[in-house]
Amino acid sequence: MQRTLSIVKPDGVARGVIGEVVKRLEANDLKVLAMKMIHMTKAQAEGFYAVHRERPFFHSLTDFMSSGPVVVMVLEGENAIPRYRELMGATDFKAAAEGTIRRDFATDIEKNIVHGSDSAETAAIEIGYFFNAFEINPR
Ligand code: IDP
Ligand code: MG
Repeated sequence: MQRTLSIVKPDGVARGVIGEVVKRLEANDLKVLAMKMIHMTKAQAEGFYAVHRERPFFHSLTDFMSSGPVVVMVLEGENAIPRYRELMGATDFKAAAEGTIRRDFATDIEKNIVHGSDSAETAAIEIGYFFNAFEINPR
């Protein structure tokens, strides 16, 4: 069993696909253990994406991620990390496989609807960035 962090990004919230994303997670045996809507400050978005601080898109990405509310979730399931990334699709929606969340809803390489952790190590760090132990509900 693995846990992973999911975010419905500001574009996903604005476009009204929170429910569609959650529906796909639940249909694929990814259980939601925690969920909340937050609006990150620029500094909080910079902290979350600190690994990307040297990348050319860092400023734009953190502006985008702090531009509106997001829905953050902790998911759990067998191989949850790679399976959720498969449901999301490639970072660039143009390269994402048919039927993936990004292929179906993203409009831009940056505005790509969802985030998902990329390893067990980053999942633990990312979950701890948004949730404390009392907010995560084993089931
Ligand atoms: P991932 O979200 O698929 O793991 P990362 O490489 O970790 O992709 O990048 C984090 C986020 O930064 C992406 O989801 C996307 O929003 C944004 N991003 C990645 N590459 C680019 C780019 O080349 N231009 C603009 N934004 C990008
Ligand atoms: Mg990533």
